[in-house]
Amino acid sequence: MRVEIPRSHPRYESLLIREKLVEGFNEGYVVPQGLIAHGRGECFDYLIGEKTIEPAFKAIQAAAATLLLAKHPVISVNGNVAALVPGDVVRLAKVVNAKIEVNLFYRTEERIRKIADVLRSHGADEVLGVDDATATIPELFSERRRVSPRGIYIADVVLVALEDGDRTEALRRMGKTVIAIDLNPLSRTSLAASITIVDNVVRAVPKLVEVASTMRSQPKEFLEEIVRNYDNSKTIAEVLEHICQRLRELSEKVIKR
Ligand code: PTJ
Repeated sequence: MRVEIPRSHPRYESLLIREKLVEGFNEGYVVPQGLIAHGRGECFDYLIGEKTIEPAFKAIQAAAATLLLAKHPVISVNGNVAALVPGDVVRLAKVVNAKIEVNLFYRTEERIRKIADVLRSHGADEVLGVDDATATIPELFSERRRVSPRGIYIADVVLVALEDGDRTEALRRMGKTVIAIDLNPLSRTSLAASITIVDNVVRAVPKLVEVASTMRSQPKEFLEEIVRNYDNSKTIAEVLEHICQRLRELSEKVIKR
C-alpha cells in the first residue's frame, strides 16, 4: 500500500523518502534493518539541517575529482541505495565511467537479483556482483566480503553509502580509496573513509552527478589539485562544528520564544 502524502505537508520530502524505502521493503529488496538505519540517518539529517552543508560540498568536489581520475571506479549498491537513488547511481556511473556492483550486508540471491533488476530498469547496462561475486575481501567475515573480481576486488576507488565500518576498514587495508556517503559523521565508516560526504544520499548522489558532469571537461592537473588540497579529518571536524553551531543557534531561538 502506498500512502498518498499531500504536497502541503511540512515534511513532504522526508515522508516521500520513507515511502520509497517502505516500497522497497514490500518488494523484498530493502531489509527491515534498512528501515532502522534510515531512522538513524534521519536523526543526523535533522542535526545538520536537511541540506548539503559546505563541508559536504567540499567532499563532493573531492569525490567527483577522485572518481574521474580513477582507473577502476566502482559504485557499491545496497538495498537502501537501490530504493532511494537508483537513477542517480546509473547516471553517476555513466558520467565517471564507473562500474556498478550490488554488495549486501544481509545478502540473499533473491535480493541481489531484485536490486540488479531495479538498476537495469533505470538504465544500467551492466550490474556486477550478481553471478560473479567469487572474490573475497580478506579479513572480512560478513557477507559483504563477497565481491566481483571485475569490480570491487580490483577497484582503486569504491563509492559506498550506508556502509558498515568493517568493510570500509577492510577496503582501506586493501589500499583502495573509499568515498563514503553517511549522515553520521562519527560512524566507523565516516572515520575510516578517505573522503566522507556527510549528507543524505538523496541529495549527495544527484550533486555528485552535477559536479562530476561539470568537472569532467577540466584538465587532469586541475582534478589532481582538488584531491591534493582535500583534508578529510578537517572536513569531518567542520561538520561537527556546523552541528554545534546550529544547536547553539537553535537553543537561543527556543529561549527567546
Ligand atoms: O541492503 P543491505 O543488506 O546491504 O543492508 C543495508 C543496511 C543499511 C541495513 C546496512 O548497511 C546497515 O545496517 O547499515 P548501518 O550499519 O545501520 O549504517 C547505516 C549508516 O548510514 C548510519 O550511519 C546512518 O546514519 C547512515 N544513513 C542512514 N540513512 C542515510 C544514511 N546516510 C546517508 N543517507 C541516508 N539516507
